[in-house]
Amino acid sequence: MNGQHTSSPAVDAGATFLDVPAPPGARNLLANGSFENGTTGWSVNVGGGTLTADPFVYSGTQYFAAGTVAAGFAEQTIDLLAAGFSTASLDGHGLAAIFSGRIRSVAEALPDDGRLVLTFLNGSGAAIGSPVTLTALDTTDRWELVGGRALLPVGTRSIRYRFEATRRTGSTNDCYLDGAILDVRSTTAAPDVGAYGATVTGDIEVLEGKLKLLTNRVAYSTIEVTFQARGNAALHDQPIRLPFPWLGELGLPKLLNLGSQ
Ligand SMILES: [Ca+2]
Ligand SMILES: [Ca+2]
Repeated sequence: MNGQHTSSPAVDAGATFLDVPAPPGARNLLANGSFENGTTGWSVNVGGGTLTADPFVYSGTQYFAAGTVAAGFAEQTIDLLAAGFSTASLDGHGLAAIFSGRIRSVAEALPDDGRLVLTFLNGSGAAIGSPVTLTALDTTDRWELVGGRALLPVGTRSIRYRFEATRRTGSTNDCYLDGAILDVRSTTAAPDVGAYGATVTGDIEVLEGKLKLLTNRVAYSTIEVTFQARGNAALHDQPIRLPFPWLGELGLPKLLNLGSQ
């Protein structure tokens, strides 16, 4: 709604690339997307590898780090025919690539810069059209979920998923990638998991929302008090014992009238 897919809890309005929780039926065509096996399955820049420094790690115990190069990368090319898709379905306008990654930079004067680049390749391995590039915000206090969905152009036979990191400060390239995901699904895939991805800021926003709701409820609360008439108590059924015998001589009617005299 109004472009805020990721903040909407509505049915079918969820972001298809949301990774936590992953949409029902989601798969990852990438091998070793969390870099738990080092850079196995990936092509990386010279010197590219994994780091384990905690609390920086996003999932598991390792994430990709480009090393000391000015321009680092990690990429995989997925053969969609080998992955089980038919040429008819690939050319049928009914499939979309859903891709994401968790990207984080070290706090520096100018944080090093990251992006995801998705390229559709034809049967000869040549790019079809322009790649889809998603630029990270270079957050330094959390792993940003960078991702999107792109229609498969006719003729697509494979997809290249690529992470790029550009060094802007210091000697090391400190923009990292973890939790890389690529899936190819029907364009009609519309998960219901829109809100509350597993981010600290998301959790805080939910709590703040609940707090505001409760505050508003208190502000608009009213107390309703109802008075009901009750019948006179039947005194004549109960023997009345007055504390002093002489009071009895005055008589109850006289005593009850004392206050008005
Ligand atoms: Ca990992
Ligand atoms: Ca740096």
